[in-house]
Amino acid sequence: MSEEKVLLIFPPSSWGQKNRFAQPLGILMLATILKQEGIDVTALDLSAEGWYPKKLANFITRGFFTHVGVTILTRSRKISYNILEMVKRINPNITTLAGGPHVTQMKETIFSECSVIDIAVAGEAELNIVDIIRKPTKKFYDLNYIEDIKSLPIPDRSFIRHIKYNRLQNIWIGDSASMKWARGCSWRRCRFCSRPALDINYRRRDPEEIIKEITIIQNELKYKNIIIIDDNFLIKSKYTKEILRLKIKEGLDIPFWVLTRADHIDEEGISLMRRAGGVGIQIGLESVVPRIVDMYQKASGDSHQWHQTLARAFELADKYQIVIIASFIVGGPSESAKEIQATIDYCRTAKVDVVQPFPFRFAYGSELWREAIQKGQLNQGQYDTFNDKSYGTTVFSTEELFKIALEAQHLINSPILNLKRYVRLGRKLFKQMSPLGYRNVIRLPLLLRNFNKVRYSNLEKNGTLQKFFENPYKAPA
Ligand code: B12
Repeated sequence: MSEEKVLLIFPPSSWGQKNRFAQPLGILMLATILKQEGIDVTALDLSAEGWYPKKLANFITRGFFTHVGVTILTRSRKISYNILEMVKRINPNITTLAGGPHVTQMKETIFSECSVIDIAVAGEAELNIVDIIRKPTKKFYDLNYIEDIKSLPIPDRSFIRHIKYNRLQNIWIGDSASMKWARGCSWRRCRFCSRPALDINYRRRDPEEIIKEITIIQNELKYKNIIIIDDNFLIKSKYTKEILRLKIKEGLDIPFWVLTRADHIDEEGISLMRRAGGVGIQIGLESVVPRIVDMYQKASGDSHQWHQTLARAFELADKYQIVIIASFIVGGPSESAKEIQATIDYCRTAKVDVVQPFPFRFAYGSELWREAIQKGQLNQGQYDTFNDKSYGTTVFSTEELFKIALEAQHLINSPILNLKRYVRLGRKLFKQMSPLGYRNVIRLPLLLRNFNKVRYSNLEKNGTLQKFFENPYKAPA
C-alpha cells in the first residue's frame, strides 16, 4: 500500500451540478498514471456527481488523503479555490495541488488568487505527476505540453464508470465515453477563444492506440457511444480517414459524435464517418456576416465564402444522416442588431438540427480580450466577462444579450415553430438506428421535451435567468 493517498477533483460550475456530457479526461489521465505506479488514487467528477459541500467535506474527512488536486478552469475557478480552502480547513497537512487550463494561463500568479495552493502545475502533467506527488522539488511546475503523446496510457475509466454520461446539449446520446484522438487545436486563430493563449500545439495519437481504446470502450466497458472531444476533429484529413477505415475493418460499430469545423469536412470523410458509426457533429458557425467572421478570424479562406462553406457542410451531413448541432455567438464587440439578426435568420432556414446561441464573453487570454484591455475597455482582472454596454464594446447589456440568445434558441429550435426541422431530424435518427434498435429510440421525444423549456419568459419566471447574473464566478469589475 502506498504512503500517498491522492484525491483528484474535476470541479462543478455550481454545487449540486449533474452535467452528464464529457468525462474529465485530464484528472483521469493523471489518476491512471498514479494507479499504475501503485499510488492509491481516487478521481472525482464533481461536475457530474451532484454533490454539495457537506458531502465533499465528509468524503475528504473520512478519506484520510495526503494530497488533494483540483483542476482549475477560469470560469469556475472560485469554486475550485473554495474546495482547496475546505481541504486545508479539514486538515492543513494535506498537500493541495492545482492544475488545468487556468493555471496554464496564469502561471505563478495563480498563488495570488488562491493562497492555500501548495503546488501549482501549468501544462500537461502526465510525465511528471508521480514525481510531483512523491518527491516535489518546487511550488510551481511549468510543464508546457507533451510533444510525443504516443506513449501516454489509455485513461482508466473505472474511476467514473458509475456515472452515465449520456447527454449532449439536449440530446440523449446513450451511456458515453469521451475520447481524444489528438491534442491541441490545429486552427488556433479564433480571436474569441482562449485556446491560442494556452500555447498548446496540435499533436496526434497513434491510430493503433486509438483503435485499441475504442475496442476497450465498446467491448470491455460496454459503452453505447463515444464523444470525441478533440478541439476540432479533422474529418477531411488522411489521418482521420485512416482511423475511420480501421474502425470499420475491426467491426467496431459503436456510434460517435465529434466537434469539428465546417471547413474541415469533405464528402469522402463524411461518408466514411457515417460508415464508421459517426452519428453527430458539433460545429461553431459563430456568425454568417463577413465583417464579424473576419473579426473572429473564424474562416480559413474568404469570409464572404463562409456562408457557402457552412451550407456545404450541412448539406453533406444531411445527405449522410449525421445530426448537426451548430452554435453561434450573439453580441460580439461592435456587432449590430442587424448583424445578429442576419445570423439568426440564416440559422432558421439552414439545414441544421439543433442550434445553440451563446452570448459573447471576453475569454481570458483571447485576442479580443487583449484588444479590449489595450483600448482601456476592460481591465486585466476581468477575465471571462460577458459583453456589456458599460464597457463600450457593444450597445447591449449582458442581460439583453442573454435574452436575445434565449429567444433565438427558442425561435430556431422550437418544434412548434419549426416542424420541418424535426421531421428531418426524425428521419436522420430513424436511418441511424441499428438493426437491433437499441440506440436513438428515446432521443427525439427527449429533445422535443427539452426545447419547450428554454423560453426566456419561463426562465425569467422561475428565476433561472436571475441565477445567470448572480453568478459568483463572474470576475469582479
Ligand atoms: C471536454 C471539454 C469540456 C466539457 C467537459 C469538461 C471535462 N469534464 O473535462 C464541458 C462541455 C462540460 C466543458 C465545459 C466548459 N468548458 Co471546456 N473544454 C473541454 C475540452 C474540449 C477538453 C478537455 C479535456 O478533456 N482535455 C484533455 C485533458 C487530457 O487535458 P486537460 O483537461 O487540460 O488536463 C491536463 C492538464 O490541464 C493538467 N491538469 C488538469 N487538471 C489537473 C489537476 C491537477 C491537480 C494537476 C497537477 C494537473 C491537471 O494535466 C492534464 C493532463 O495533461 C477543453 C479543450 C482541451 N482540448 O483541453 C475545453 C476547455 C477546458 N473548456 C473551456 C471552457 C471555456 C469551458 C466552459 C467555460 C465553456 C462554456 N461556454 O461554458 C465550460 C466550463 C465548465 C466548468 N465546469 O466550469 C476552456 C477552458 C479555458 C480556461 N482558461 O479555463 C478549454 C481549454 C477550451 C478553450 N477553448 O479554451 N468543457
